[in-house]
Parts: sequence; C-alpha cells; structure tokens
Amino acid sequence: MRTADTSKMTFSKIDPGVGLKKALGMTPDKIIGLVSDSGLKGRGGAGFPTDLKWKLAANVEDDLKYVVCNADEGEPGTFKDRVILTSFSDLMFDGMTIGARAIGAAKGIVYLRGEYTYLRSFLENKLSKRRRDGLLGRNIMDTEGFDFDITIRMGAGAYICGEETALIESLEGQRGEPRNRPPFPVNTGFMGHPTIVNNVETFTWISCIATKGAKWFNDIGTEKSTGLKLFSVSGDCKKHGVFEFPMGITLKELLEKVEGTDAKAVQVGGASGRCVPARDFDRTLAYEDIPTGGSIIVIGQNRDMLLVAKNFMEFFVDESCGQCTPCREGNVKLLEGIDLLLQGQCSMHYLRELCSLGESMQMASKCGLGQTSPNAFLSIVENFKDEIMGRTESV
Ligand code: L3W
Ligand code: SF4
Repeated sequence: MRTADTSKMTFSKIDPGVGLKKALGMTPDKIIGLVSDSGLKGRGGAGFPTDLKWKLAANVEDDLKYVVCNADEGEPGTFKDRVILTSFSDLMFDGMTIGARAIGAAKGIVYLRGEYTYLRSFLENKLSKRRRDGLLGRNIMDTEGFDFDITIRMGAGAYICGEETALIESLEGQRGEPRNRPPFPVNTGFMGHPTIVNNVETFTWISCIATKGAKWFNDIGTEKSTGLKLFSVSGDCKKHGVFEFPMGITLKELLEKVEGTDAKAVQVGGASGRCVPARDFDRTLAYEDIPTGGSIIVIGQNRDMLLVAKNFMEFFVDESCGQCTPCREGNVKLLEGIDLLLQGQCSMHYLRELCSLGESMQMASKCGLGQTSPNAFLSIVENFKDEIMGRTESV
C-alpha cells in the first residue's frame, strides 16, 4: 500500500500567508535570526545550516540576487518533494519569498525536475494567483520597496542537475555540469550573482517556522538535528509512501511505523546513501549520525545484496556527467567488478582493489555525485562481508 496521508503532516495545519506576513514584519536580520534559532538545516541531504547560507548571501553587496528552489528531486527512492509541490506549494512559495526578503533578492526560480513537467501548469496557475493576491510582484503584502517574483524553469531529466552548481549551469543554458566550489553560489551563483539554492522541503519548513516560531521547531528532534522531516519510504515493508517523523528517530522506530521490522538492511539516502544492516537499526536519522535527504529503501531478507549494489551502480554509470576521471571511470569499474563477483570471477585481491578505488572516488571526485556514488557498494561490502566475500573466486 502506497500512501501520502497529507492530513497527518504539519504542513496541512499551517495556513499559507500567515508566516509570510509575520516575516515581512521583521527586518532581514531578524528573519535570519529566526531561522538560526530554529536550527533548520538543509533538507536536500547535505544538512548545511540554512541561516548561515542566507547570512552569507545577505552580506554580499549586489543589486541582483537570486533565490533558487531545487525541485530537481532525482535521488532514487525520493518522492517527498513531489508531495509538497502537489499539496503545499503555497507554503513553499511563501518560504522562497521569506528567503528573498532575508537576502535582498528580487527574483526567484523554481528548477523543476523534467519528470515533473505535468506539475508545471498547476504551479504556474498558483503563481498567477499569488500575483493577483499581492503575494508576488511590487510591494508584497504592502511592504514598501519589497518586490519579488518567481518563475519556473524545467530540468531535462539529468540527475546531476540536482547538484546546485550543475543546476545553475543548466539555468544559464549550459550543459548541466558541476562547477568547482569555492566560489559557492552564495557569492557567485546564477549569472554570477549571489544565489541561495535550497531544497523544496527547506523552504516549506521556513513557512512553518515563521508561523509557529523558532522554539516550536527547535524543541523537536535532537540538539544538532532539530525539527521534523519528510521521509520517502519504499521497498520491502507494508506501508510505502511519504511520512513525517521527528529528526533523530531510530531506524527501528521508523521500521515499526512502516511495518518493515523484518528487514535485512535499509538503504538510507537513496543511491548515494549508505546501506545500514539490521544490527545497526538503533542508529538515528540525524545529521550527527546517519544524515539523509529522506530516502528510505527497505531491503528484505531475501534480497541479494550484490544485486542491490549493482542496481545503484548502474544508475551512477548512467548519470555521471563524465567531467572528471574518478567518477566517469570509477563507476564503470565498480559495476564491472560487481558483475565479476556475480559470475564468481573476482578474486579477494581484486575486491580489495575495488574498495580502494571506491575510497579514492570519495576523495578525488569533483562533486557530490562521484564522492557519494561508491557509498552503497562500500557499505554493502563492509556490512555484508560473508555474503559478498563468499562470491569471490576461490583460487
Ligand atoms: C557557502 C561554504 N556555502 C557548503 C553550501 C553549498 C550547498 C550546501 C551543501 O550535496 C549531497 C550529495 C549529493 N560557503 C559552504 C557553503 N555550502 N559549504 O551548503 O553543500 P555540501 O558541499 O555539503 O553538499 P552538496 O555537494 O551540495 C551533497 C546530493 O547532496 N546532491 C544534492 C541533490 C539535491 C537535490 C534536491 O534538493 N532536489 O536534488 C547532489 O549532489 O547526493 O550527497 O548549498 O553551497 N563554505
Ligand atoms: Fe561529473 Fe561525476 Fe565528476 Fe561530478 S563527480 S563532476 S558528476 S564526473
């Protein structure tokens, strides 16, 4: 059964416009202070403090600044942003508008995943209504001198465009290939101007924090990982779908809620995440323990872990942009190695070489894709030693 019972989500209890009105009554500094007090960290996966990102962009002197919403939700097993875009887009647009006020931006862009093209006209209609209601355009909500508008731009199906600098390249009309960082987008972003790139969910929580207060959010979760989080749950459990849980929930608790306690492992964080074995289900989903953008793939007892690793590695061979050698060549070599293991033709020595290659990719790849693509393979070899080593050539 696949569900997204949105009525149980906090977002369904927040009226759009309320948080925005409150935020527009504050100075930009105060807005950033509110975000800081909430402890909110990026919900796209990397967990960078949202207040710090906004402060860095606010501090740069430039007449042109941009707010970009990363709606290029492409991580395998992740579909929570689609629920927000479908059911709570006004809260997301409110959050972008609050961000614009905080950093001094007049333009916002939603970079929408190519596969979500069907949502484009729906979102455009929402934006038109916001313009009619004075929530976009000149002097928003009668705030003298605060002008801001949002446009929607489409991705074309490349996973790499979820990486913020590849996303910006794509917005500028170039191939979606990551840039070197630094400089970070907060300094040199879209068209060379300061740009904050935040995930759909991050902007949506901003609206809730502005409505209910920083303390409300900060009181939930752990000290270093505050607040609530949406999780996309799929795989070998009885309840699939999008669920809201507090940060810091253990995997065991989560599996009880989705009726998947018999699992052999959970892949946390999608293809780029780590495979956590059952013996570690007491660990928490939190930035200080197991960080995640919210993808939870439950792996049942009967699954062949080598095929699980193969599935993820095939994805990365397809999605690597090819710009740097460790990722372009490394993913292909890891996939070939998995095939050798499956055929019983991989020696112990070569398996060790493959693990060493994966570690080099983590260190030497240019962007998050290549730095994280070996994670699934490495964590499966580490956590399922008997199952994997039993497949090596006996000579
Ligand atoms: C200013 C500094 N800003 C870091 C900012 C940076 C970015 C954020 C996180 O993604 C995972 C990876 C992929 N001054 C800064 C700074 N920032 N230091 O903080 O940065 P970072 O480097 O920790 O992570 P990352 O490379 O952006 C790492 C996955 O995220 N990924 C993201 C996809 C997201 C979507 C989505 O939201 N729809 O698709 C892409 O690679 O898997 O594990 O904003 O600028 N000193
Ligand atoms: Fe491209 Fe991979 Fe290098 Fe990133 S790590 S720049 S996706 S080749």
